[in-house]
Amino acid sequence: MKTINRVIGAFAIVTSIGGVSAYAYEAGPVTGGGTIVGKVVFNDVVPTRKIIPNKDVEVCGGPREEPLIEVGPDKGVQNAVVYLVEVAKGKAWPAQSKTPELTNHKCRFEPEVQVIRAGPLDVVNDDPMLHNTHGYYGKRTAFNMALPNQGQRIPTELTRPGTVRIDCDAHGWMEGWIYVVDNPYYAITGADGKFTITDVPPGTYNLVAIQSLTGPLQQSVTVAAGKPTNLTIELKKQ
Ligand SMILES: [Cu+2]
Repeated sequence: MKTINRVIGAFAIVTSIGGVSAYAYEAGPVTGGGTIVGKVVFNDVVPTRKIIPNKDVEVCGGPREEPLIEVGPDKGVQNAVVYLVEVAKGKAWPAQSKTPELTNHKCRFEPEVQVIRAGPLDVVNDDPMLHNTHGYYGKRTAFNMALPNQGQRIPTELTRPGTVRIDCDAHGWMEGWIYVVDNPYYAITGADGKFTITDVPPGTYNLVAIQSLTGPLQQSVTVAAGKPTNLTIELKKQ
């Protein structure tokens, strides 16, 4: 992705970090906000990967084949993340009752895909053996921690907006994704592929839809005051 480096108004200073711009987002009242309503689809054949656990199989399970993208019968993509980039100001962040968590559970990351606000994250081990949870922005390590004990919880921070891939150095097949955002205009698609982003100040934005197989797809979207804007976003294999 291209490097963006400019100044917007008096408030938002942009720096390019891992392909996503970090704005100093300013929250406040939104007048005449519109809504982006959409569906993310994938029309191609769904590729799979073979998983053959080579240890801890009593917890991790046996060999299996898993889809690389979760596509429903009507082609809707579940767990795609949709967000607006370079938003200088708008609605308040949603209330957060506790720190976001990434849990190792039966050798899977739960949630497998999540969006968090830049800031703290707790990494948890629910399993009775070692996981080594390793997060990356691209090739650069974001955090790397051994969790040998069941019930262990280690706090960390993801302070930079961007895509963080999560691996486990003890179980090579484990994979998860955390999308760190710098504004509250984001959504994760449901099982039907649909999403809604509310209270968007009228204007034209860049909207990114991203999923681990397809990578990001960016498009322009114009939101009118008080109205829904309908989108269908088709993701394709890279
Ligand atoms: Cu593991």
